[in-house]
Amino acid sequence: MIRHSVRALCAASLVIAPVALAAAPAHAQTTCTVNGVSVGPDSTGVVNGTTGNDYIVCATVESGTTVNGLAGDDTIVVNGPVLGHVTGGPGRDYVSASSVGAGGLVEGSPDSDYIVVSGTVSPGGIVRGNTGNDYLRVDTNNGTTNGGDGFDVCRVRTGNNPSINCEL
Ligand SMILES: [Ca+2]
Ligand SMILES: [Ca+2]
Repeated sequence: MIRHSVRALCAASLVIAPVALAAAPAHAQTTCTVNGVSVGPDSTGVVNGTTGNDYIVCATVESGTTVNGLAGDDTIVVNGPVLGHVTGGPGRDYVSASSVGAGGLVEGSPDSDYIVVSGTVSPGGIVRGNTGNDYLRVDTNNGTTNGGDGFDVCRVRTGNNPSINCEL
């Protein structure tokens, strides 16, 4: 005898109304929109995209915070400096930042990415394509601009440091 215990778990959908957390303590300065919706860092300091293609815009990315596009072909635009970590995640991503400060890291994914820093990569700042055939454009490279594995095209206008692992 087969006991058929289908439990229609009417999961009391715990929809927690977005109570305005006006006074978010740490990492308060990193604010982004993910596909048009304003998102602040979670308790671990991370702003995540979705596993699909995302359009993420941030004012700045502060130290100790991460913006992660996750999978999909993402566009991530940081209008100010990156002092934390920005990663496109898997997929062919477009990532841009106005500058990368000391301790800041802007990186692509295992796929081919397009990364632009319109200003300066400071000493201690890193722009990294990782695997895949990447295109890296940096205005002033005083930090590290690294194509990583793959056939990478790097365009650095000026700066103290040469780009590395760039094939063209
Ligand atoms: Ca994504
Ligand atoms: Ca690469």
